[in-house]
Amino acid sequence: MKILLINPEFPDTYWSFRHALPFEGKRSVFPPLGLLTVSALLPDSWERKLIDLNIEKLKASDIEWADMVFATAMLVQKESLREVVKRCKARGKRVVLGGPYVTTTIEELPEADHVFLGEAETTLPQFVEDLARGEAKQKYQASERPPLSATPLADFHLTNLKHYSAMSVQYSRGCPFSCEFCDIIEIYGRVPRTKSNQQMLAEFDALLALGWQGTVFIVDDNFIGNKKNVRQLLPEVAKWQKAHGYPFSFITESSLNLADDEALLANMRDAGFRRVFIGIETPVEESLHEAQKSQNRGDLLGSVKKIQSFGMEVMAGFIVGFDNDPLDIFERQIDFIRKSAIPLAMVGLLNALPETQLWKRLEREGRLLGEATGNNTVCTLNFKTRMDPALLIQGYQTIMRTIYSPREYYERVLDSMRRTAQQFGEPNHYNIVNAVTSFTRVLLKLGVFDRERKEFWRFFTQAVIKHRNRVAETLRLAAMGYHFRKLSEVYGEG
Ligand code: B12
Ligand code: SF4
Repeated sequence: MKILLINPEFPDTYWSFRHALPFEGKRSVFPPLGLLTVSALLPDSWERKLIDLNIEKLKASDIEWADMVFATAMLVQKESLREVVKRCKARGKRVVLGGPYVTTTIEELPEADHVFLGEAETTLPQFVEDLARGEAKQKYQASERPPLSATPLADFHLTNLKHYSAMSVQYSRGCPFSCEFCDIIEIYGRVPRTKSNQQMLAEFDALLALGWQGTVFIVDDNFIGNKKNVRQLLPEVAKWQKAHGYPFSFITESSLNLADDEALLANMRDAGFRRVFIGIETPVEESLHEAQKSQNRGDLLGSVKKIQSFGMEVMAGFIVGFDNDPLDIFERQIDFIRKSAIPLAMVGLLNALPETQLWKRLEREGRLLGEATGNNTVCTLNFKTRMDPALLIQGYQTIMRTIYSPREYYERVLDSMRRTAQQFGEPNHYNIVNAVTSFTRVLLKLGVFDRERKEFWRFFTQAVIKHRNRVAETLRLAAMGYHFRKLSEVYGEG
Protein backbone atom coordinates (compact mmCIF):
# COMPACT_ATOMS: atom_id res chain seq x y z
CA MET A 1 0.00 0.00 0.00
CA LYS A 2 1.35 3.43 -0.97
CA ILE A 3 0.22 6.36 1.17
CA LEU A 4 0.54 9.99 0.20
CA LEU A 5 0.32 12.31 3.21
CA ILE A 6 -0.65 15.89 2.36
CA ASN A 7 -0.48 19.05 4.46
CA PRO A 8 -2.54 21.79 2.69
CA GLU A 9 -1.28 25.31 2.27
CA PHE A 10 -1.59 27.98 4.97
CA PRO A 11 -2.67 31.50 4.04
CA ASP A 12 -0.43 34.42 4.91
CA THR A 13 -1.16 34.86 8.63
CA TYR A 14 0.82 36.06 11.62
CA TRP A 15 1.79 32.49 12.45
CA SER A 16 2.92 31.71 8.94
CA PHE A 17 5.97 33.98 9.48
CA ARG A 18 6.10 34.07 5.71
CA HIS A 19 7.85 37.43 5.44
CA ALA A 20 10.47 36.42 8.03
CA LEU A 21 11.35 32.97 6.69
CA PRO A 22 13.36 34.09 3.62
CA PHE A 23 15.91 35.84 5.87
CA GLU A 24 16.71 32.42 7.33
CA GLY A 25 16.47 30.69 3.96
CA LYS A 26 13.52 28.56 5.17
CA ARG A 27 10.19 27.74 3.53
CA SER A 28 7.93 26.96 6.49
CA VAL A 29 7.95 27.24 10.26
CA PHE A 30 7.08 23.71 11.44
CA PRO A 31 6.50 20.32 9.85
CA PRO A 32 2.95 18.90 10.19
CA LEU A 33 3.29 16.88 13.39
CA GLY A 34 -0.27 15.51 13.26
CA LEU A 35 0.33 13.89 9.85
CA LEU A 36 3.74 12.58 10.87
CA THR A 37 2.08 10.95 13.87
CA VAL A 38 -0.67 9.50 11.68
CA SER A 39 2.03 8.10 9.42
CA ALA A 40 3.69 6.36 12.38
CA LEU A 41 0.37 4.71 13.26
CA LEU A 42 0.17 2.95 9.89
CA PRO A 43 1.56 -0.56 9.31
CA ASP A 44 5.34 -0.63 8.84
CA SER A 45 5.06 -2.41 5.52
CA TRP A 46 3.12 0.46 3.90
CA GLU A 47 5.15 2.95 1.86
CA ARG A 48 4.68 6.65 2.70
CA LYS A 49 5.52 9.97 1.16
CA LEU A 50 4.86 13.43 2.62
CA ILE A 51 3.94 16.48 0.56
CA ASP A 52 3.76 19.69 2.57
CA LEU A 53 2.23 22.29 0.27
CA ASN A 54 3.90 24.99 2.32
CA ILE A 55 7.28 23.92 0.99
CA GLU A 56 6.56 22.18 -2.31
CA LYS A 57 3.93 21.70 -5.02
CA LEU A 58 1.66 18.68 -5.34
CA LYS A 59 2.51 17.03 -8.64
CA ALA A 60 0.12 14.88 -10.64
CA SER A 61 2.77 12.13 -10.51
CA ASP A 62 2.65 12.16 -6.68
CA ILE A 63 -1.08 11.55 -6.78
CA GLU A 64 -0.68 8.86 -9.41
CA TRP A 65 1.92 7.11 -7.24
CA ALA A 66 -0.46 6.72 -4.29
CA ASP A 67 -3.03 4.06 -3.48
CA MET A 68 -4.53 6.21 -0.76
CA VAL A 69 -4.26 9.88 0.24
CA PHE A 70 -4.29 11.08 3.87
CA ALA A 71 -4.81 14.81 4.40
CA THR A 72 -4.99 16.95 7.52
CA ALA A 73 -6.22 20.55 8.01
CA MET A 74 -6.87 23.36 10.40
CA LEU A 75 -9.80 25.66 9.63
CA VAL A 76 -7.48 28.13 7.88
CA GLN A 77 -6.34 25.46 5.44
CA LYS A 78 -9.83 24.50 4.27
CA GLU A 79 -9.67 26.09 0.80
CA SER A 80 -6.40 24.37 0.02
CA LEU A 81 -7.79 21.11 1.44
CA ARG A 82 -10.82 21.30 -0.87
CA GLU A 83 -8.51 21.71 -3.84
CA VAL A 84 -6.37 18.74 -2.75
CA VAL A 85 -9.39 16.48 -2.31
CA LYS A 86 -10.79 17.53 -5.70
CA ARG A 87 -7.53 16.71 -7.47
CA CYS A 88 -7.10 13.36 -5.74
CA LYS A 89 -10.71 12.29 -6.29
CA ALA A 90 -10.48 13.30 -9.95
CA ARG A 91 -7.71 10.68 -10.25
CA GLY A 92 -9.86 8.08 -8.53
CA LYS A 93 -7.90 7.94 -5.27
CA ARG A 94 -9.29 6.86 -1.92
CA VAL A 95 -9.10 9.95 0.33
CA VAL A 96 -8.88 9.95 4.13
CA LEU A 97 -9.29 13.16 6.16
CA GLY A 98 -8.59 14.07 9.78
CA GLY A 99 -7.35 16.88 12.04
CA PRO A 100 -8.86 19.90 13.83
CA TYR A 101 -10.86 21.29 10.88
CA VAL A 102 -12.81 18.14 10.06
CA THR A 103 -13.22 17.43 13.77
CA THR A 104 -14.89 20.72 14.59
CA THR A 105 -16.45 22.20 11.47
CA ILE A 106 -20.19 22.57 11.01
CA GLU A 107 -19.77 23.03 7.26
CA GLU A 108 -20.14 20.32 4.69
CA LEU A 109 -16.81 18.53 4.27
CA PRO A 110 -15.08 17.92 0.96
CA GLU A 111 -16.10 14.57 -0.48
CA ALA A 112 -13.76 12.10 1.21
CA ASP A 113 -14.01 8.33 1.53
CA HIS A 114 -13.13 8.24 5.21
CA VAL A 115 -13.24 10.94 7.86
CA PHE A 116 -11.57 10.77 11.28
CA LEU A 117 -12.98 12.89 14.06
CA GLY A 118 -10.70 13.48 17.05
CA GLU A 119 -7.44 11.81 17.89
CA ALA A 120 -6.47 8.85 15.75
CA GLU A 121 -4.39 6.66 18.09
CA THR A 122 -7.17 4.08 18.55
CA THR A 123 -9.32 4.66 15.47
CA LEU A 124 -6.57 4.38 12.84
CA PRO A 125 -5.46 0.84 13.83
CA GLN A 126 -9.18 -0.07 13.76
CA PHE A 127 -9.47 1.39 10.25
CA VAL A 128 -6.48 -0.64 9.04
CA GLU A 129 -8.15 -3.83 10.33
CA ASP A 130 -11.52 -2.88 8.81
CA LEU A 131 -9.86 -2.11 5.50
CA ALA A 132 -8.19 -5.52 5.39
CA ARG A 133 -11.63 -7.11 5.88
CA GLY A 134 -13.14 -4.84 3.21
CA GLU A 135 -15.36 -3.20 5.83
CA ALA A 136 -13.84 0.25 6.29
CA LYS A 137 -16.39 2.76 7.56
CA GLN A 138 -16.95 6.30 6.28
CA LYS A 139 -16.67 7.90 9.68
CA TYR A 140 -14.42 7.13 12.62
CA GLN A 141 -15.06 8.97 15.84
CA ALA A 142 -12.67 8.40 18.73
CA SER A 143 -14.89 7.19 21.57
CA GLU A 144 -12.46 8.33 24.24
CA ARG A 145 -9.32 10.41 24.52
CA PRO A 146 -6.41 8.01 24.26
CA PRO A 147 -3.52 8.08 26.74
CA LEU A 148 -0.41 9.56 25.11
CA SER A 149 1.48 6.34 25.82
CA ALA A 150 -0.38 5.19 22.67
CA THR A 151 1.21 7.96 20.59
CA PRO A 152 4.14 6.63 18.57
CA LEU A 153 7.31 8.51 17.74
CA ALA A 154 6.38 10.71 14.77
CA ASP A 155 7.85 9.82 11.36
CA PHE A 156 10.18 12.84 11.33
CA HIS A 157 12.36 11.16 8.69
CA LEU A 158 9.66 11.84 6.05
CA THR A 159 10.38 15.57 6.22
CA ASN A 160 13.18 17.50 4.65
CA LEU A 161 14.28 19.14 7.86
CA LYS A 162 16.33 21.86 6.23
CA HIS A 163 13.25 23.65 4.86
CA TYR A 164 11.76 24.26 8.33
CA SER A 165 12.85 26.86 10.84
CA ALA A 166 11.86 24.73 13.83
CA MET A 167 10.82 21.21 14.72
CA SER A 168 7.79 20.34 16.81
CA VAL A 169 7.16 17.68 19.42
CA GLN A 170 4.22 17.25 21.75
CA TYR A 171 4.36 16.44 25.47
CA SER A 172 0.72 16.84 26.53
CA ARG A 173 -2.80 17.32 25.19
CA GLY A 174 -5.62 19.15 26.93
CA CYS A 175 -5.79 21.99 29.45
CA PRO A 176 -7.37 22.14 32.93
CA PHE A 177 -8.83 25.64 32.44
CA SER A 178 -12.15 26.56 30.84
CA CYS A 179 -11.77 29.76 28.83
CA GLU A 180 -15.08 30.48 27.11
CA PHE A 181 -13.69 30.94 23.57
CA CYS A 182 -11.30 27.99 23.61
CA ASP A 183 -11.84 24.95 21.40
CA ILE A 184 -8.81 23.10 22.76
CA ILE A 185 -10.73 21.88 25.78
CA GLU A 186 -13.57 20.73 23.52
CA ILE A 187 -11.21 18.86 21.14
CA TYR A 188 -8.54 17.59 23.54
CA GLY A 189 -10.31 17.71 26.91
CA ARG A 190 -9.77 19.27 30.30
CA VAL A 191 -7.64 16.52 31.81
CA PRO A 192 -4.11 17.04 30.49
CA ARG A 193 -2.57 13.76 29.34
CA THR A 194 1.21 13.58 29.05
CA LYS A 195 3.82 11.37 27.47
CA SER A 196 6.39 9.64 29.66
CA ASN A 197 9.89 11.09 30.14
CA GLN A 198 11.28 8.18 28.09
CA GLN A 199 8.95 8.99 25.18
CA MET A 200 10.10 12.60 25.18
CA LEU A 201 13.80 11.81 25.33
CA ALA A 202 13.36 9.27 22.52
CA GLU A 203 11.82 12.05 20.38
CA PHE A 204 14.77 14.35 21.11
CA ASP A 205 17.18 11.51 20.28
CA ALA A 206 15.36 10.94 16.98
CA LEU A 207 15.54 14.62 15.99
CA LEU A 208 19.20 14.83 16.93
CA ALA A 209 19.96 11.64 14.98
CA LEU A 210 18.37 13.25 11.91
CA GLY A 211 20.81 16.13 12.32
CA TRP A 212 18.46 18.69 13.87
CA GLN A 213 20.00 21.40 16.02
CA GLY A 214 18.06 24.52 16.82
CA THR A 215 14.57 25.48 17.89
CA VAL A 216 12.12 22.84 19.07
CA PHE A 217 8.52 23.87 19.71
CA ILE A 218 6.75 21.81 22.36
CA VAL A 219 3.32 22.27 20.83
CA ASP A 220 1.24 21.64 23.95
CA ASP A 221 -1.94 23.57 24.53
CA ASN A 222 -0.65 24.30 28.00
CA PHE A 223 2.76 22.84 28.82
CA ILE A 224 2.18 23.20 32.57
CA GLY A 225 -1.35 21.73 32.43
CA ASN A 226 -0.11 18.74 34.42
CA LYS A 227 2.43 20.36 36.72
CA LYS A 228 3.21 17.19 38.64
CA ASN A 229 4.46 15.41 35.54
CA VAL A 230 6.22 18.47 34.09
CA ARG A 231 8.20 18.79 37.31
CA GLN A 232 9.48 15.26 36.81
CA LEU A 233 10.22 15.77 33.14
CA LEU A 234 12.24 18.99 33.23
CA PRO A 235 15.31 17.81 35.19
CA GLU A 236 15.57 14.88 32.76
CA VAL A 237 15.47 17.27 29.80
CA ALA A 238 18.14 19.43 31.44
CA LYS A 239 20.36 16.35 31.88
CA TRP A 240 19.77 15.30 28.27
CA GLN A 241 20.62 18.78 26.97
CA LYS A 242 23.83 18.90 28.98
CA ALA A 243 24.88 15.42 27.85
CA HIS A 244 24.37 16.41 24.21
CA GLY A 245 25.90 19.89 24.36
CA TYR A 246 22.62 21.88 24.43
CA PRO A 247 21.51 21.27 20.81
CA PHE A 248 17.94 22.59 21.29
CA SER A 249 16.27 25.82 22.41
CA PHE A 250 12.68 25.17 23.39
CA ILE A 251 9.56 27.25 22.87
CA THR A 252 6.22 26.28 24.34
CA GLU A 253 2.76 27.55 25.26
CA SER A 254 1.71 27.99 28.85
CA SER A 255 -0.93 29.62 31.00
CA LEU A 256 0.13 32.77 32.87
CA ASN A 257 0.07 31.07 36.29
CA LEU A 258 3.54 29.78 35.31
CA ALA A 259 4.73 33.02 36.89
CA ASP A 260 3.55 31.81 40.33
CA ASP A 261 6.00 28.91 40.36
CA GLU A 262 9.62 29.99 40.58
CA ALA A 263 10.95 26.45 40.94
CA LEU A 264 9.24 25.45 37.70
CA LEU A 265 10.54 28.56 35.95
CA ALA A 266 14.08 27.74 37.06
CA ASN A 267 13.64 24.15 35.81
CA MET A 268 12.46 25.42 32.44
CA ARG A 269 15.38 27.80 32.14
CA ASP A 270 17.84 25.03 32.99
CA ALA A 271 16.24 22.70 30.44
CA GLY A 272 16.78 25.29 27.67
CA PHE A 273 13.37 27.00 27.37
CA ARG A 274 13.99 30.39 25.77
CA ARG A 275 10.53 31.50 24.65
CA VAL A 276 7.04 30.96 25.98
CA PHE A 277 3.73 31.86 24.37
CA ILE A 278 1.01 32.94 26.80
CA GLY A 279 -2.68 33.69 26.29
CA ILE A 280 -2.91 37.01 28.09
CA GLU A 281 -5.91 38.17 26.01
CA THR A 282 -6.72 41.48 27.68
CA PRO A 283 -5.77 43.75 30.57
CA VAL A 284 -9.50 44.45 31.22
CA GLU A 285 -10.65 42.54 34.31
CA GLU A 286 -14.33 42.46 33.30
CA SER A 287 -13.45 40.94 29.91
CA LEU A 288 -11.22 38.31 31.54
CA HIS A 289 -14.09 37.48 33.85
CA GLU A 290 -16.46 37.19 30.87
CA ALA A 291 -13.97 34.86 29.15
CA GLN A 292 -13.75 32.75 32.33
CA LYS A 293 -10.01 33.28 32.29
CA SER A 294 -9.65 33.08 36.05
CA GLN A 295 -5.96 32.15 35.84
CA ASN A 296 -5.16 35.64 34.49
CA ARG A 297 -6.12 37.65 37.58
CA GLY A 298 -3.91 39.98 39.55
CA ASP A 299 -0.74 41.74 38.47
CA LEU A 300 -0.47 40.68 34.81
CA LEU A 301 2.49 42.94 34.09
CA GLY A 302 4.32 41.63 37.15
CA SER A 303 3.71 38.04 36.00
CA VAL A 304 5.15 38.73 32.55
CA LYS A 305 8.20 40.36 34.14
CA LYS A 306 8.74 37.40 36.42
CA ILE A 307 8.82 34.97 33.48
CA GLN A 308 11.18 37.26 31.56
CA SER A 309 13.49 37.40 34.56
CA PHE A 310 14.13 33.67 34.02
CA GLY A 311 15.58 34.36 30.60
CA MET A 312 12.47 33.54 28.59
CA GLU A 313 11.11 35.87 25.95
CA VAL A 314 7.36 36.19 26.41
CA MET A 315 5.21 35.98 23.29
CA ALA A 316 1.49 36.46 23.83
CA GLY A 317 -1.99 36.36 22.37
CA PHE A 318 -4.34 39.33 22.84
CA ILE A 319 -8.01 39.62 21.93
CA VAL A 320 -10.37 42.51 21.32
CA GLY A 321 -14.12 42.18 20.83
CA PHE A 322 -15.30 40.93 24.23
CA ASP A 323 -18.76 42.13 25.32
CA ASN A 324 -17.19 43.93 28.27
CA ASP A 325 -14.49 45.73 26.31
CA PRO A 326 -14.66 49.48 27.11
CA LEU A 327 -14.29 52.08 24.36
CA ASP A 328 -10.68 52.75 25.36
CA ILE A 329 -9.74 49.07 25.00
CA PHE A 330 -7.45 49.78 22.06
CA GLU A 331 -5.26 52.27 23.94
CA ARG A 332 -5.22 49.96 26.95
CA GLN A 333 -4.02 47.04 24.87
CA ILE A 334 -1.31 49.16 23.24
CA ASP A 335 -0.21 50.44 26.63
CA PHE A 336 -0.09 46.94 28.10
CA ILE A 337 1.89 45.50 25.19
CA ARG A 338 4.35 48.39 25.42
CA LYS A 339 4.85 48.05 29.20
CA SER A 340 5.11 44.28 29.11
CA ALA A 341 7.92 44.36 26.51
CA ILE A 342 6.37 41.56 24.50
CA PRO A 343 7.88 41.85 21.02
CA LEU A 344 5.64 39.29 19.32
CA ALA A 345 2.10 40.17 20.33
CA MET A 346 -0.50 38.27 18.31
CA VAL A 347 -3.55 40.49 18.53
CA GLY A 348 -6.79 39.10 17.12
CA LEU A 349 -10.50 39.82 16.97
CA LEU A 350 -12.63 37.52 19.11
CA ASN A 351 -13.87 34.61 16.95
CA ALA A 352 -16.49 32.08 18.01
CA LEU A 353 -15.32 28.60 17.09
CA PRO A 354 -17.81 25.73 16.78
CA GLU A 355 -18.46 23.64 19.92
CA THR A 356 -17.00 26.24 22.29
CA GLN A 357 -18.92 27.64 25.23
CA LEU A 358 -18.77 31.03 23.52
CA TRP A 359 -20.36 29.57 20.37
CA LYS A 360 -23.17 28.03 22.44
CA ARG A 361 -23.83 31.25 24.36
CA LEU A 362 -23.94 33.39 21.21
CA GLU A 363 -26.22 30.83 19.57
CA ARG A 364 -28.60 31.07 22.57
CA GLU A 365 -28.44 34.87 22.32
CA GLY A 366 -29.14 34.76 18.55
CA ARG A 367 -25.86 36.56 17.75
CA LEU A 368 -24.01 34.05 15.55
CA LEU A 369 -23.40 35.03 11.94
CA GLY A 370 -21.73 31.83 10.63
CA GLU A 371 -18.52 29.85 10.91
CA ALA A 372 -15.30 31.77 11.50
CA THR A 373 -12.47 31.82 9.00
CA GLY A 374 -10.18 30.29 11.64
CA ASN A 375 -7.78 33.17 11.19
CA ASN A 376 -8.63 35.70 13.87
CA THR A 377 -6.26 38.32 12.47
CA VAL A 378 -8.23 39.11 9.32
CA CYS A 379 -10.85 41.75 9.87
CA THR A 380 -13.94 39.57 9.88
CA LEU A 381 -16.40 38.98 12.69
CA ASN A 382 -18.61 35.92 12.94
CA PHE A 383 -21.01 37.22 15.59
CA LYS A 384 -22.86 40.43 16.43
CA THR A 385 -20.51 42.33 18.72
CA ARG A 386 -21.64 44.68 21.50
CA MET A 387 -19.30 47.38 20.20
CA ASP A 388 -20.06 48.90 16.82
CA PRO A 389 -18.25 46.51 14.40
CA ALA A 390 -16.77 49.35 12.33
CA LEU A 391 -15.32 50.92 15.47
CA LEU A 392 -13.98 47.56 16.62
CA ILE A 393 -12.22 46.81 13.35
CA GLN A 394 -10.84 50.32 13.13
CA GLY A 395 -9.54 50.09 16.70
CA TYR A 396 -8.00 46.69 16.00
CA GLN A 397 -6.21 48.09 12.97
CA THR A 398 -4.92 50.98 15.05
CA ILE A 399 -3.43 48.53 17.56
CA MET A 400 -1.67 46.59 14.79
CA ARG A 401 -0.29 49.66 13.07
CA THR A 402 0.92 51.12 16.35
CA ILE A 403 2.57 48.11 17.93
CA TYR A 404 4.33 47.09 14.71
CA SER A 405 5.54 50.53 13.73
CA PRO A 406 9.34 50.13 13.71
CA ARG A 407 10.06 52.50 16.59
CA GLU A 408 7.52 50.86 18.97
CA TYR A 409 8.50 47.36 17.97
CA TYR A 410 12.25 47.83 18.31
CA GLU A 411 11.80 49.53 21.69
CA ARG A 412 9.90 46.47 22.94
CA VAL A 413 12.59 44.15 21.61
CA LEU A 414 15.32 46.09 23.40
CA ASP A 415 13.29 46.10 26.64
CA SER A 416 12.64 42.39 26.29
CA MET A 417 16.32 41.64 25.64
CA ARG A 418 17.28 43.65 28.70
CA ARG A 419 14.76 41.84 30.89
CA THR A 420 15.74 38.38 29.63
CA ALA A 421 19.50 38.95 29.82
CA GLN A 422 21.13 35.86 31.33
CA GLN A 423 24.45 34.13 31.29
CA PHE A 424 23.67 31.54 28.63
CA GLY A 425 24.60 33.61 25.54
CA GLU A 426 24.11 32.17 22.07
CA PRO A 427 22.59 28.70 21.92
CA ASN A 428 25.05 25.99 21.11
CA HIS A 429 23.58 25.37 17.66
CA TYR A 430 24.59 28.85 16.58
CA ASN A 431 26.06 28.37 13.13
CA ILE A 432 28.43 31.04 11.90
CA VAL A 433 27.79 30.39 8.18
CA ASN A 434 24.02 30.58 8.61
CA ALA A 435 24.40 33.63 10.80
CA VAL A 436 26.54 35.43 8.24
CA THR A 437 24.08 34.59 5.45
CA SER A 438 21.09 35.75 7.52
CA PHE A 439 22.99 38.82 8.61
CA THR A 440 23.72 39.75 5.01
CA ARG A 441 20.09 39.27 4.01
CA VAL A 442 18.80 41.31 6.97
CA LEU A 443 21.40 43.97 6.40
CA LEU A 444 20.53 44.38 2.74
CA LYS A 445 16.78 44.22 3.08
CA LEU A 446 16.25 46.13 6.33
CA GLY A 447 19.42 48.19 6.48
CA VAL A 448 19.72 49.29 2.84
CA PHE A 449 16.53 48.91 0.81
CA ASP A 450 13.81 49.31 3.44
CA ARG A 451 12.25 52.75 3.94
CA GLU A 452 12.52 52.25 7.73
CA ARG A 453 16.29 51.64 7.59
CA LYS A 454 17.08 54.47 10.00
CA GLU A 455 15.04 52.78 12.74
CA PHE A 456 16.73 49.47 11.94
CA TRP A 457 20.23 50.90 12.39
CA ARG A 458 19.22 52.65 15.59
CA PHE A 459 17.94 49.35 16.98
CA PHE A 460 20.76 47.24 15.67
CA THR A 461 23.51 49.47 17.07
CA GLN A 462 21.91 49.53 20.52
CA ALA A 463 21.29 45.77 20.51
CA VAL A 464 24.86 45.01 19.54
CA ILE A 465 26.36 47.41 22.06
CA LYS A 466 24.24 46.09 24.92
CA HIS A 467 23.99 42.42 23.97
CA ARG A 468 27.00 41.60 21.84
CA ASN A 469 26.62 37.86 22.49
CA ARG A 470 23.04 37.77 21.18
CA VAL A 471 23.47 38.56 17.48
CA ALA A 472 21.39 35.61 16.23
CA GLU A 473 18.49 36.66 18.47
CA THR A 474 18.80 40.27 17.34
CA LEU A 475 18.58 39.22 13.70
CA ARG A 476 15.67 36.85 14.34
CA LEU A 477 13.68 39.57 16.07
CA ALA A 478 14.46 42.11 13.34
CA ALA A 479 13.18 39.63 10.72
CA MET A 480 10.05 38.93 12.79
CA GLY A 481 9.38 42.64 13.13
CA TYR A 482 9.50 42.94 9.36
CA HIS A 483 6.99 40.07 8.97
CA PHE A 484 4.56 41.62 11.44
CA ARG A 485 4.91 45.05 9.87
CA LYS A 486 4.17 43.64 6.41
CA LEU A 487 1.07 41.89 7.71
CA SER A 488 -0.16 44.91 9.62
CA GLU A 489 0.10 46.85 6.40
CA VAL A 490 -2.29 44.30 4.86
CA TYR A 491 -4.64 43.75 7.80
CA GLY A 492 -4.16 47.11 9.41
CA GLU A 493 -5.25 49.30 6.52
CA GLY A 494 -7.79 51.69 7.91
C1 B12 B 1 1.62 23.59 16.41
C2 B12 B 1 0.37 24.37 16.11
C3 B12 B 1 0.45 25.30 15.12
C4 B12 B 1 1.69 25.52 14.27
C5 B12 B 1 1.52 24.76 12.93
C6 B12 B 1 2.31 23.52 12.85
C7 B12 B 1 1.95 22.72 11.59
N1 B12 B 1 2.64 22.92 10.52
O1 B12 B 1 1.04 21.94 11.61
C8 B12 B 1 1.58 27.02 14.00
C9 B12 B 1 2.23 27.76 15.16
C10 B12 B 1 2.21 27.50 12.70
C11 B12 B 1 0.07 27.19 14.08
C12 B12 B 1 -0.57 28.20 13.48
C13 B12 B 1 -1.94 28.41 13.55
N2 B12 B 1 -2.81 27.71 14.28
CO1 B12 B 1 -2.32 26.12 15.24
N3 B12 B 1 -1.94 24.80 16.48
C14 B12 B 1 -0.87 24.13 16.78
C15 B12 B 1 -1.13 23.20 17.96
C16 B12 B 1 -0.70 23.90 19.25
C17 B12 B 1 -0.46 21.84 17.88
C18 B12 B 1 -0.68 21.08 16.56
C19 B12 B 1 0.00 19.77 16.64
O2 B12 B 1 1.08 19.59 16.10
N4 B12 B 1 -0.58 18.82 17.40
C20 B12 B 1 -0.04 17.51 17.63
C21 B12 B 1 -0.68 16.49 16.72
C22 B12 B 1 -0.12 15.12 17.05
O3 B12 B 1 -2.07 16.52 16.98
P1 B12 B 1 -3.14 16.79 15.81
O4 B12 B 1 -2.58 17.68 14.81
O5 B12 B 1 -4.43 17.11 16.42
O6 B12 B 1 -3.25 15.33 15.13
C23 B12 B 1 -3.99 14.27 15.73
C24 B12 B 1 -5.47 14.23 15.28
O7 B12 B 1 -6.02 15.48 15.02
C25 B12 B 1 -5.48 13.32 14.11
N5 B12 B 1 -5.20 13.85 12.78
C26 B12 B 1 -4.62 14.99 12.39
N6 B12 B 1 -4.54 15.04 11.07
C27 B12 B 1 -5.04 13.90 10.58
C28 B12 B 1 -5.17 13.46 9.28
C29 B12 B 1 -5.72 12.20 9.06
C30 B12 B 1 -5.85 11.71 7.67
C31 B12 B 1 -6.15 11.40 10.16
C32 B12 B 1 -6.70 10.07 9.92
C33 B12 B 1 -6.04 11.87 11.46
C34 B12 B 1 -5.48 13.11 11.67
O8 B12 B 1 -4.47 12.39 14.41
C35 B12 B 1 -3.42 12.98 15.18
C36 B12 B 1 -3.03 12.00 16.27
O9 B12 B 1 -4.11 11.81 17.14
C37 B12 B 1 -2.68 23.05 17.85
C38 B12 B 1 -3.36 22.65 19.12
C39 B12 B 1 -3.33 21.16 19.29
N7 B12 B 1 -3.42 20.73 20.50
O10 B12 B 1 -3.23 20.36 18.37
C40 B12 B 1 -3.09 24.41 17.30
C41 B12 B 1 -4.33 24.52 16.40
C42 B12 B 1 -4.34 23.35 15.47
N8 B12 B 1 -4.08 25.77 15.68
C43 B12 B 1 -5.13 26.49 15.53
C44 B12 B 1 -5.15 27.77 14.91
C45 B12 B 1 -6.46 28.52 14.94
C46 B12 B 1 -4.01 28.31 14.29
C47 B12 B 1 -3.91 29.66 13.55
C48 B12 B 1 -5.04 29.95 12.60
C49 B12 B 1 -3.74 30.79 14.56
C50 B12 B 1 -3.76 32.19 13.93
N9 B12 B 1 -4.76 32.93 14.24
O11 B12 B 1 -2.89 32.58 13.18
C51 B12 B 1 -2.57 29.53 12.79
C52 B12 B 1 -2.78 29.16 11.31
C53 B12 B 1 -1.66 28.51 10.61
C54 B12 B 1 -0.83 29.45 9.80
N10 B12 B 1 0.39 29.08 9.53
O12 B12 B 1 -1.24 30.44 9.36
C55 B12 B 1 -6.34 25.80 16.08
C56 B12 B 1 -7.17 25.16 14.97
C57 B12 B 1 -8.65 25.33 15.18
C58 B12 B 1 -9.40 24.62 14.07
N11 B12 B 1 -10.57 24.14 14.42
O13 B12 B 1 -8.95 24.54 12.97
C59 B12 B 1 -5.72 24.80 17.09
C60 B12 B 1 -6.55 23.54 17.35
C61 B12 B 1 -5.46 25.56 18.42
C62 B12 B 1 -6.51 26.51 18.84
N12 B12 B 1 -7.61 26.11 19.35
O14 B12 B 1 -6.29 27.67 18.74
N13 B12 B 1 -0.49 26.22 14.80
S1 SF4 C 1 -5.59 28.41 29.12
FE1 SF4 C 1 -5.40 28.35 26.87
S2 SF4 C 1 -5.65 26.20 26.30
FE2 SF4 C 1 -6.38 26.42 28.41
S3 SF4 C 1 -8.60 26.72 28.23
FE3 SF4 C 1 -7.65 28.75 28.29
S4 SF4 C 1 -7.30 29.34 26.13
FE4 SF4 C 1 -7.68 27.11 26.21
